[in-house]
Amino acid sequence: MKTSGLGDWRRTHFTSQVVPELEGAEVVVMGYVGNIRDLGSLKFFTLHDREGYLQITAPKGKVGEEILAWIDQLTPQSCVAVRGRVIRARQAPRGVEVVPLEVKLLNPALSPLPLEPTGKIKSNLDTRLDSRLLDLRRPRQVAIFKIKHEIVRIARDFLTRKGFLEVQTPKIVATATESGAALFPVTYFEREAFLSQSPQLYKEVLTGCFDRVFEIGPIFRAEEHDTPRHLNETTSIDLEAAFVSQEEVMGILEEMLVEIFTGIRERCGGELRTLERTLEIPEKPFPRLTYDEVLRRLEEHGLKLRWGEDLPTPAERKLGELMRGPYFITEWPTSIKPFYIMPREGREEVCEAFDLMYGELELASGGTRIHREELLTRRLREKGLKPENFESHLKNFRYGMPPHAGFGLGLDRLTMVVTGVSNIREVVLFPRDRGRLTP
Ligand code: AMO
Repeated sequence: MKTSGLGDWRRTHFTSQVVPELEGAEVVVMGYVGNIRDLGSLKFFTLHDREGYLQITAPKGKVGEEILAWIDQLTPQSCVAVRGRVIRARQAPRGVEVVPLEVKLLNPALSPLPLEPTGKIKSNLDTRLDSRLLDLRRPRQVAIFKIKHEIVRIARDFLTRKGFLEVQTPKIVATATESGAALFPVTYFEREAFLSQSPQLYKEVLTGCFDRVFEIGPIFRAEEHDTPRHLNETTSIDLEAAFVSQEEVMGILEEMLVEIFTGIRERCGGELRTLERTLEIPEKPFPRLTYDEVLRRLEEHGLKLRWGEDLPTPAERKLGELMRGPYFITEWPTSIKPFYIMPREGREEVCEAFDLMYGELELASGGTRIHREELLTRRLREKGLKPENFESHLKNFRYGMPPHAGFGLGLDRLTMVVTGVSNIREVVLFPRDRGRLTP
């Protein structure tokens, strides 16, 4: 079938903007072909775009033969443009349809497709991710990414209002920050470098000049996990503030989450309905459990952990049964938190770190940081790291670094919670996991 270019055609409306009130108007819509049906006296197809869908109806005798023949040859998901007249039609899905005056095939789609495009036949996640473009044309997926867009927008507005400057720090770095085992090496000319696990060290240093900073960017973890909540590349919302300790940043985190949940409920009603998600807005202050309390509660439920152990998956699962919604875990053992976290004065085995959990899922972690060089150097050694490798970082602490605190919040995990999706791969456009490097 003949394809054409756009020529002088310009879209006048997204499908969702074509409403019964426009009856009689001429519109130009562009998008992808959905269901095609032939009722003998009538041929019609649905046209989808990012905002929704519209029925294009071609009654025999009312539209030209060439248009009827054109519809006969259409394949699902082909890219088309339709110039037509709006008709109020009670029997049409949205009470409105467009009768074509002129049509263009902009680009035909292959038939059969690797994915049943309407989603009526369920495809497994791997098949969907392999043909992600087709998958992302579906209303459910569009809803997830519109919500994610709003989460980022609300977070950015909120942090800007709170006086944070948005920054961009290097993603090719020389050292680990979170744990030596989980680094991706890259060849950096004649040296070895790594993909950044976290903007941790840079955001800390920037508090010494910009006072309050945040970054929304990728973090890379070479962990071999294959779970519904881990990826090897994920996005985090990181922030860091000078002259505060963990209590203040926990307050900011709580306020930001409430603002995100409230904002999504207000702005994304349609998307939440598409996802059949009722969003409960958490109340401040979120419950706070100390690490010791967590261990006690777990033991009461038959799960005994050794003090100083990180929470294994079964423990997180059990906690998720006991605690719905968001809650903090505080007063962690120093030994399981990174070197930059401030040990408690007078009780060094415990530190000023917190995790924000949502049920069984860890959403964020943060804490008060060490701002004195001697202590930082000692903690590096205690962690088995070489202070020499951190010289370019450590020297900043000789120039009057302020006391500071911050956190890193997993954007993809937060999107899972807001959308109610249980696999992180669904909320990332092109996920990277152990087995997936394309598309
Ligand atoms: P942490 O390593 O806990 O802390 O990471 C912060 C948050 O990022 C998310 N996250 C992940 N999400 C998906 N897949 C992964 N592999 C993954 N790894 C981390 C989680 C986690 O809570 N520098 C500290 C933060 C700080 O102290 O400011 C850090 O990176 O939601």
